[in-house]
Amino acid sequence: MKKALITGVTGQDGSYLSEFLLEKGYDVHGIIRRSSVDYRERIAHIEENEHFHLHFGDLCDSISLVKVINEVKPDEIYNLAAQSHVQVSFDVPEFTADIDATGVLRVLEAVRICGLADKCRIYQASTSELYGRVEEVPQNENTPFHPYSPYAVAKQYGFWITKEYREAYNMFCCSGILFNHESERRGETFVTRKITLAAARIAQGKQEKLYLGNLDSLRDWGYAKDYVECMWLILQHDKPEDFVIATGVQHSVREFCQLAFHHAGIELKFMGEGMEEKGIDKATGKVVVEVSPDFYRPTDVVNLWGEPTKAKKELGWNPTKTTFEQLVEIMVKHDMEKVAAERLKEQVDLSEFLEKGIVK
Ligand code: NAP
Ligand code: F7E
Repeated sequence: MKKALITGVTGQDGSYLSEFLLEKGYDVHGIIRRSSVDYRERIAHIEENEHFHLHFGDLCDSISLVKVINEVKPDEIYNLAAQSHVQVSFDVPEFTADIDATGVLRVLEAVRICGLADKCRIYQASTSELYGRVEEVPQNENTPFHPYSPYAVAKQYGFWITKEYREAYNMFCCSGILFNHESERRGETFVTRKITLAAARIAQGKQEKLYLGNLDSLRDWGYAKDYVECMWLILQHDKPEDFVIATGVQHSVREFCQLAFHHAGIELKFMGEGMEEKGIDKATGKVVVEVSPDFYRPTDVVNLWGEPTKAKKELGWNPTKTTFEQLVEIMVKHDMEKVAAERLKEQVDLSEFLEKGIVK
């Protein structure tokens, strides 16, 4: 039985990758951080699986990494742990560099210290943010990098140190340069999930308005569940190489918003420009989307569009298994049900208080 170690196992990708590897018959080990609140929601359903194991550790802490890697002796490591929010990286640039840059070095060195350099294959979660202030559209493996946020600069170190260890020590370590991938498990402050949750809440009377930043920003959005397969395929390839993983299709934040509201039963029309632009519910005339300067970034990446030809040819991966339209529908359907369940629970809770005479 092959053993995989996943850092960032509690995240969106870590949870899907764990499910994928368990289905493939792996013994899956994940590194988790101690927290005062429950943050294991995404992996709660697999925690009872006898082939799923959790270990405390932190990408800031070399000793913990050496300890876990030495104990598990994994065949494959998927380094997904990161401070992954681009806007937050402007607020905590040093922490972001510690995890997203030096953290990668710590994992690679821990593998060497444990004497596993010849045996253990390592996947590094690189990102389309490396293309940043893009020098070419669409972007492929040969497009020059131009990182444009503290997050991207840190991830660029992670990319290059992974390549360096491959060349210096002949290690099987590779980067997947993944474009944005989303899902019903996406963190609630990334733009897609923020939109699908707001559309569901507005449609069900639980929220008045959605405030967004740059509506013109363009992204190549895929489905996270499809993308974790590629991480695995990269490590099964006969030679260690880096791959762009994307759908090859691009949409704006505005288009995402319009489609999400449509699936929530609200047809939007956008009027005005820049900070004055508004999304109006055609049926009621109410403004439900507004632009706020709070969600603008000091430097923003506005034109990401990936070209996944190499992954298609060499890994046999299908980039459009789930289309953009299906992705938006999946996310909205999930959030409509989530909000409906919350409303139902509120009603049940309220009726209990009414019955007990606590509220009248
Ligand atoms: P995510 O949902 O934000 O998950 C990040 C994970 O990293 C969480 O499990 C988090 O643990 C863990 N983590 C953060 N700091 C850590 C530390 N100091 N030590 C150990 N673990 C730590 O991110 P994601 O969307 O799944 O993305 C996975 C990886 O792919 C990240 O490296 C991200 O930068 C990269 N990436 C993502 C995308 C995308 O579109 N999703 C695209 C390209 C690349 P807690 O639960 O304890 O916070
Ligand atoms: O922003 C614009 C924002 O935060 C997308 C991470 O997984 O993918 C992700 O990074 C775009 C940006 O993702 C809001 O300015 C407008 O242009 O959803 P996001 P991201 O920055 O692309 C890459 C590939 C990663 O590697 C990262 O880990 O949408 N935008 N209005 C907004 N963004 C947010 N968050 N919130 C808004 O209100």
